[in-house]
Formats: sequence, C-alpha cells, structure tokens
Amino acid sequence: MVFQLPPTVSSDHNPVLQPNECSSTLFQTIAAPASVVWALVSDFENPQRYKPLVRSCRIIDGQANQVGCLRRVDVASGLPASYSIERLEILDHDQRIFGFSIVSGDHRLSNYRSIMSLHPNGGDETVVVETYVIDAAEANTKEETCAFVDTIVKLNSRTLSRVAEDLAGKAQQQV
Ligand code: A8S
Repeated sequence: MVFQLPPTVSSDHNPVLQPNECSSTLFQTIAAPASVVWALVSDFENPQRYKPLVRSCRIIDGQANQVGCLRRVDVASGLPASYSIERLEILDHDQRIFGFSIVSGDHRLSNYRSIMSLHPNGGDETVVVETYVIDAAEANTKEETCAFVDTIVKLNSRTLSRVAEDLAGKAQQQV
C-alpha cells in the first residue's frame, strides 16, 4: 500500500483531497519538552501509553518501530470495533514527525492516514499538530465520519498532554 499524503503535508499539513475524502487538523499545546512528548508518540508498539481506548497492542509483522511494521491494536469493549491493523509509515526522529495508516480491522474506517508533528514552543512547551485523511464511511457523510474520528483524536491528544505533563513533572523532581 502506498502512503498517500503528499510530501508537503509534513510541513504544512495541507493534503490535497479526493472528492470522497475528508480531513481534519488538530492542535494541542503541551506543557512538556518535545523530547518527552516524542518518546510517547514515537513508540509505535505501545499506543496504550496515551490512547485510552487501546486495550492492548502487539507487532504482527516486521521489526518493532521500524517503518513498514504492522501492529494489531485491540480496543476497549463498547466501541463499534474490536481491533485495527496499522502500519508505521513515517518515523523521523530528527524532525519529530510520525505517520501511520490503518490497513484493516473490523471497523468502518477506510483508508485512514495520520501525520503528527511536534514543535518546541520555547519555555519547555510543545505544540502537537495532527492531520488525518480518511474516506467517508459508507452510509455516512464526510462530516459524520470526521466528527467520529475527531472525537477519538481529541481524546487521545488530551490524554497525551496529561501523560506527558506527568512525566515531565516527575523528571523535574528527580533533578
Ligand atoms: C488513532 C485514531 C483512531 C482510532 C480508532 C481514529 C479506533 O482505534 C477506535 C475506534 C474505532 O471504531 C476504530 O490515532 C479504531 O488511534 C478507538 C478501532 C480504528
């Protein structure tokens, strides 16, 4: 499968959309250094560290945290899905850019791709920018599909913020 976000998305998060696709970009400012946030975001094998709906995760193909590897994510009960198979697409430790795609699963998310970039904001703050693109789900409008995904992505970014700030606070106490 070809990762379909154009190269420019890593810098301007502005993908060119097909008629059946929808996209959204979310921002989160976190009171923790980028290194702390990056340690969480870049750990493809352990999304449960900051995604509260993830129950467990394991690498099912390739070498953990190497581009191209696949993970199986099992999610909490009560959701419209139980698992998702996801591919690590981009892992740039220098620029702190992370991208993954959803390749299959028992959910209705089709052709989901996401890119996250971290931007140090001075004063030990980090701005996280996440852009995703997805095909409108069958029998749903683009707005409905994006509203569903936005809810999950916002929940994840709030939890990322809390976990990273806790870690940063602990790191400070040890100094
Ligand atoms: C992410 C983003 C998303 C994850 C979705 C959109 C998902 O893990 C959950 C419910 C679903 O219905 C689909 O960054 C799926 O993880 C929580 C199982 C893919």
